[in-house]
Amino acid sequence: MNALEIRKLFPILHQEVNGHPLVYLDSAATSQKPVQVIEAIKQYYERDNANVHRGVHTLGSRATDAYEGAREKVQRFLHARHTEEIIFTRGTTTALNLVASSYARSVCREGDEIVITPMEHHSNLIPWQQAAKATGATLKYIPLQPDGSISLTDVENTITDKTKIVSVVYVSNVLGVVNPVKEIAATAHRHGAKMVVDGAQSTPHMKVDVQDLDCDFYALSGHKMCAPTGIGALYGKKELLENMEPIEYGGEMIDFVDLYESTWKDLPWRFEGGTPIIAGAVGLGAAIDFLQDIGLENIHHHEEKLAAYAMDRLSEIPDLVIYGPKGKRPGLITFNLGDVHPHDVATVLDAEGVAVRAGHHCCQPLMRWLKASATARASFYLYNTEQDIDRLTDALKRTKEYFSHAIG
Ligand code: 7TS
Repeated sequence: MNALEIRKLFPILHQEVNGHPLVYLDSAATSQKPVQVIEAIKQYYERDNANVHRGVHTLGSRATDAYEGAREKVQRFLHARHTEEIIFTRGTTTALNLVASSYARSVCREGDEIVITPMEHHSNLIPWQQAAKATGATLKYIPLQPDGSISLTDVENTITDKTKIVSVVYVSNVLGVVNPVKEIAATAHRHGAKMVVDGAQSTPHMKVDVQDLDCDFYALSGHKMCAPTGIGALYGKKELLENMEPIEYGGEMIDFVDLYESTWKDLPWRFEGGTPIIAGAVGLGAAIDFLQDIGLENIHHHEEKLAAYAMDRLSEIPDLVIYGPKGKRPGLITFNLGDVHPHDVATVLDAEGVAVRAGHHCCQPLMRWLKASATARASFYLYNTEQDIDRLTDALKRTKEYFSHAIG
């Protein structure tokens, strides 16, 4: 995989920011888009745009084919058994809320348990808090090891016969931990519970096979994997989705409507009320083609190498604290530079054209566990190179000098 060649396909990366060539290290927040995706959306609007599943006119059937074709791409990409197991959503947040609002509220009762971890993004935490409150279920946490990973012994000890749902992030957006979701799913199933996987940070960077993981639900966001914002997907096992109540009612999702009663369409459309995100789905389909052409294994390997190189280079900076396990990690590194506030770090880096994220990363309970009010994070993708890491390291060294009074 040649990142320098791939980079050429991302127009946004070829600009100066604050007088320096841009180094974009915030792909965990959102990835940049290649010309193939931008072109697919442009072509859709210039040639095919119409509403789907309605008209008999030619543009209507082209738009429907494009939208349903994108669903098939997502199905194959995740290796789901059936296309109707793929529901288009706005992203991971909407997908997880759908499961928590529909499935959890129908199966959980007082005394039942919902199990998550303290490293969850707010999107995989608050929906379960709310579902627990609404149903009387108890929210339980698999504790974290001192390095932020999860031990299978703790998984065994936390999940019980009272557990109805286990929901865990596959790759943490802060710690860079890859959780053993396949093993957790097996434990959940032994106790009759269902397994939900937050795939926001795994889907863009590694090969995912929902049948192999044997998860019951899997959520993803298109914008983190080269697709536009506003499109994502929920995978759900057919037998579960078939028995779930929609959470949005209106056009597109109904079969028969009478004054006092209505019936719903088949899967997956009953969960896609209203005009769907058609151009977004087209963009997601193009992004999947793009990523598959390069190969998810190649992307994963490239990012692991970059992360290892970054760990090496950043170790040259004595006051830099890196969070999460020390071993191999996917392409993200969360850190703090002495006592300098991460917002200040990010501001100085930005002045040098280096874009990183600073804040709580939508993981406030995890920040408390790390005993940090906030952190900075550099995250990599297929278009990043070792030169980008060098620019980050050099800029951090200068940041350290600039704030040397604060580091002491
Ligand atoms: N889950 C994880 C693990 C995430 O990293 C994110 C977004 C979400 C869920 C929510 O995804 P959305 O597309 O529905 O918003 N994470 C981040 C981040 O780390 N920085 O900005 C967004």
